[in-house]
Amino acid sequence: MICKTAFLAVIISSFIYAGHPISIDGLFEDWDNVPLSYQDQEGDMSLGMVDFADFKITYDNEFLFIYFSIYSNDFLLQDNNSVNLYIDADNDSTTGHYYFGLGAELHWEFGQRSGTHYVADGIIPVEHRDITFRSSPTITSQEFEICIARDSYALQSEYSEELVEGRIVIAESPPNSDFLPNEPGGVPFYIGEDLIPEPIPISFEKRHDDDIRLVSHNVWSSALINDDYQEHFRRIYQSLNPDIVVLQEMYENTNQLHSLFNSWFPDEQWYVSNQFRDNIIISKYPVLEQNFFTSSERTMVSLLDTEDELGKNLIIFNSHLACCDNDESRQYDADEFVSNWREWRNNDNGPFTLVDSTPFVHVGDFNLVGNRQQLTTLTEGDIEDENVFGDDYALDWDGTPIADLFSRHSHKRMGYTWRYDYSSYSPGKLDYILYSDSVIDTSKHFVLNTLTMDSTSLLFYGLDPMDSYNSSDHSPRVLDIKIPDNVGIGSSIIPKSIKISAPYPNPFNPQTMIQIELDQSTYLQANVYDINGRFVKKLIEKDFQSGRHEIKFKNNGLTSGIYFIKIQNVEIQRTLKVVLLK
Ligand SMILES: [Ca+2]
Ligand SMILES: [Ca+2]
Ligand SMILES: [Ca+2]
Ligand SMILES: [Ca+2]
Repeated sequence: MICKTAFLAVIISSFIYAGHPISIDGLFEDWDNVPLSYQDQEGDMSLGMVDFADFKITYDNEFLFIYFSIYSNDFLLQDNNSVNLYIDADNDSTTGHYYFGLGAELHWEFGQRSGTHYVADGIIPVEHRDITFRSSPTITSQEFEICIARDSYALQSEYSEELVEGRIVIAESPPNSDFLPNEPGGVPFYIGEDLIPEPIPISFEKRHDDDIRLVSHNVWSSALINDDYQEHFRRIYQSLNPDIVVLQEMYENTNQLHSLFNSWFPDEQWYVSNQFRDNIIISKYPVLEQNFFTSSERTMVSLLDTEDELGKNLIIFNSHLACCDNDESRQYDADEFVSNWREWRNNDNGPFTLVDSTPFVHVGDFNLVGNRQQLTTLTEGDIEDENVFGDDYALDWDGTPIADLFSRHSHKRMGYTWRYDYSSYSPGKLDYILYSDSVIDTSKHFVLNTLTMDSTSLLFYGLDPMDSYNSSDHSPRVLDIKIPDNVGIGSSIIPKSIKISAPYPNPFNPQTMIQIELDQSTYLQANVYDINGRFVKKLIEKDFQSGRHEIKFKNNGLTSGIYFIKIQNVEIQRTLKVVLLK
C-alpha cells in the first residue's frame, strides 16, 4: 500500500510540475498558475518566529523557482532571521548533508546570506553570486519568491550533474521551530523538458513619440563625471534617449553636467537643477522651481515646465534616503515627506506655489532594504509617528494612494535595481518610481541591465554588456509618462486596461473564441500550451489598435484535453483554461 501511494505521488507530481515563466519582482500573480507543492499548517512553529504556510516549486529554462508564504508577521528575508533552505539536488538522501530525511547538496541560510555545498569529500562555501541567487521583495513581507540557477555547481552531486529531480526542506533553526514539510523527506520536485518561452524583450523606443521619458539613476559616487566611467554613461543615456534624468549620489557641481549632456545630445537644449545634497535633475524642460523638501535634505523637489507637452507642469521629488539598516532614518524621512505634502496642500505652506492636480512623480534611490512600512508611508500616506508628524494623509489628488511602479529588466524576468556581486547582499529593489496615478498615465517602463541583454540588442543600441554594471551598482529605471488626450484640472486619466473575456464556447470543438477590448493600442502575444506546460501553437503576435478584437483557437488535429491560452504583453499576462472535447 505504501509503495502504491508513493508511486502515485510521483506520477501526479511529475504531471503537475511543468515549468512557468516566473518574474523575480515582488509581484506574485505569476505564481497563480503554479500548483501548491505543500501547504503547511498554521500555528505549528512553537518557539520559532516564522510560521510557514504555502510552498510552491517550479522552473524555467535557467532557474529553479521557490515560493513561500507565512502566517506570522512579515520579516526580512535577507537579514535578521534563521530560516534555512535545504535542497537535495539528486533526490538521494545518502549524498550530501543528511537533514530531516533528505541528503542536501545545498544548504542556504537566508539571514546569513550564505550557503554550503556538500560534496563527497567535504564542504564548499557558497555565495549568492555562485548560484545566481535572487529573491524578492527586498523589504519585509509575508511572501517571497526565490530563484537559483539550475546549472549551479551547488545543485550537483557526484552522481548527478544535471538538476532533474530533488527534494526541498525549509526550516527555521534552532529546532522547535517550523519545518516545511512536517514529515521527514522534503517536498519533491521534478524538472521536465518543457521549454518556457523567453520574455518578450522591451524595446527602448518610446511607444508614442510625445511620451515624456524620465530616467532615475544612482550614479555611484559621482561616477558620471569620472573619466574612467563616463563612456558607460554616454552609451547608456544615448541608448535610452531621456527627456529628464533624475540623479542620486551625484556630489559634484552642475556646470560639468550641463556641458556633458550638451555634448552627448548636441541637438537638444538641457536645463540642470541646482545640486541638493547629492540629488540633481537634468531636463529638456526648464526648471521653474526647486528646493529641498525634507529637513534631512535627502529629498529635493522641482517643478519642470512641461506645459506645452503635458498640458501642465510636472513636479519631481527626487530622494536618496539613508542606506542599509537605517530603518529609523528612512521612516523619519517618509513620515516628514507626507507631513510636508499635507501642509503644502492644505495650508499653502511649501517650497513654492502649488497648483491643484499638478502631476507628480517621486523617484530615486529609496534604499528600501528593511521594514515595508517606509514604502507604505510613501505610497499610502500612513504616518508612523503621528505624534510628531500629525495625521495620515492620502497622497494623490483624488484622495487615494499614489502608485508604485513595478518594472522588469528589458530583457529578463527580473525586477532588481541594485546589484553588486561582491556584496554579501544579493541583488535587490532599492530604486523606486512612485507617481500620482490619478493624473499620470504610464507608457513604457523598464530597468536597464546590460548584463541581461543579448548581443544583437546590445549592438543595436550601441551598448557594451558591462555598461550598467560597471558604471554603477544601481541600474537606471526608465518611465515614459504618457501624454493624456485631455488634461484638465480635476480630470483623471483612466488607467490603461485590457479586458479579456472568458473563452466561448468552452469546452469547445472545433473552435473557441476570446474577445479582447483595449483602451489603447498595444502589442499582444497569445500562445497555447498543453497541460504539461508544453508549447502547442502560436495564435497571434502583433500590434493591436484600441477597440474590440477576437482571438480564435481552432482545433487542428489536437487531441481532447485541457489547454491553456496565455495572452501577454510586457505588462500583463493572463492564462485561460480551455477544454477541447471531441
Ligand atoms: Ca513574481
Ligand atoms: Ca506552519
Ligand atoms: Ca543528495
Ligand atoms: Ca510545519
